[in-house]
Amino acid sequence: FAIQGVKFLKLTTKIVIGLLSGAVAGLLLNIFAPDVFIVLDKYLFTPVGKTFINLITMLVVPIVLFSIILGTAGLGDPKKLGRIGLTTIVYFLVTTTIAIIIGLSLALLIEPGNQGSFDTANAEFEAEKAPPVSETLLNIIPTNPFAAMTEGNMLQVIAFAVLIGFALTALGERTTGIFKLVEQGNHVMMYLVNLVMRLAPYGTFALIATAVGSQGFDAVKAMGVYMIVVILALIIHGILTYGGSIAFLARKNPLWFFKGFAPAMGVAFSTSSSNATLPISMETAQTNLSVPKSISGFVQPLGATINMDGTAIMQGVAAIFISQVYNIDLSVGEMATVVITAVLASIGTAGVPGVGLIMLAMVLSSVGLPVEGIGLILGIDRILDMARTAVNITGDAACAVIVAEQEKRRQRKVNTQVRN
Ligand code: DAS
Repeated sequence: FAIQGVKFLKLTTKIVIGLLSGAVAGLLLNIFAPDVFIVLDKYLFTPVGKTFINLITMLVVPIVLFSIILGTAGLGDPKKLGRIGLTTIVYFLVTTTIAIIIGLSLALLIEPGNQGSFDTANAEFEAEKAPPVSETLLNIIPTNPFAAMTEGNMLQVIAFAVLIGFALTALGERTTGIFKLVEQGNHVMMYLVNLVMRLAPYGTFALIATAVGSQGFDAVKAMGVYMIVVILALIIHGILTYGGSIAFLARKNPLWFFKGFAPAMGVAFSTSSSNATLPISMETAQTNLSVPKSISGFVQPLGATINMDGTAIMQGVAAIFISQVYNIDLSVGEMATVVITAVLASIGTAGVPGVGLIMLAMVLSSVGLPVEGIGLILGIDRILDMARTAVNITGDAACAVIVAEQEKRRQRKVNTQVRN
């Protein structure tokens, strides 16, 4: 484990070095040599970044399919799956609700919308329509599972994989061949994840250099207070909610958790995509946080799709920010609507870059706030998307660790009872 630990430590250090040096390179080029930046971005940063994202995104559907089939079959009796599913869903809903309340409260306290002037006249935003939650929940069962896989419809892939897992458990001996095939398929996928992770430091360097280098710094200045409120809320949520639940529910040291999960957080930060980071977040949780494959393979893919606390925080802050800029007072009832809509909106959308803004349009229109106000925060959203995606996947990993510890404690209790 020590060697494994050292290897991961080196990788974490390399990823952090990639992030920091990418940010510095992007910043210096943006300020001192914008023309050089354009050339470097076109022929180096973007191709390297895109290749890295494509490589990890390529693994998502097969990894989710194999790991959930194995996870569900590995859990054995449906009662255990029911228990794990219930704990997972309750944890996701509670932490997302806490997240958005932290975002709303901080924005009400610091009032980012009342600091400085904002050009609302030219603010505009064309909201893509996100599917209503009822439709998403209704469509969870795929009519064609192969179409679901080609389209990358993660909720449908998850539903199909759970059913296959159940079938393998029910059929037992008669399907050991298929079980072995899926098990070996999962080994192949995890091997490829490890291979791709070696590129992570270079991929994160390129992605951050592009994001920071192409960021207009006047937009950052104008939206400075808004950004600080979102980032502050993300940090508070990470420390209080995740740190607290790891300490009190999993009875583990939160520092052990954040240090162990750091490689995945770095990749999520640079890719801004929970889905693309999924193979790495699962590998990191299984290797560094000793989460069993059966639990990691169930909780994290589900979380990457329906659990987005970081996004909920941005939505809470953005709703208050826009209400302040447009001088619209939100009643307590309307704020409660914001909370409920944001929690529900996160269920219906996948973890891909920029999906938070599509959900934000749903949240704003639910309380009659002007959707064009999103035009004000569009410019700096790429930077905030990185931070909130890192929080999104950390919540999923925290849940996986808590569920794993809960199952371990339960198993110990059963063993003791058997012995007595
Ligand atoms: N980028 C999204 C994700 O992958 C989050 C967001 O857009 O808010 O989780």
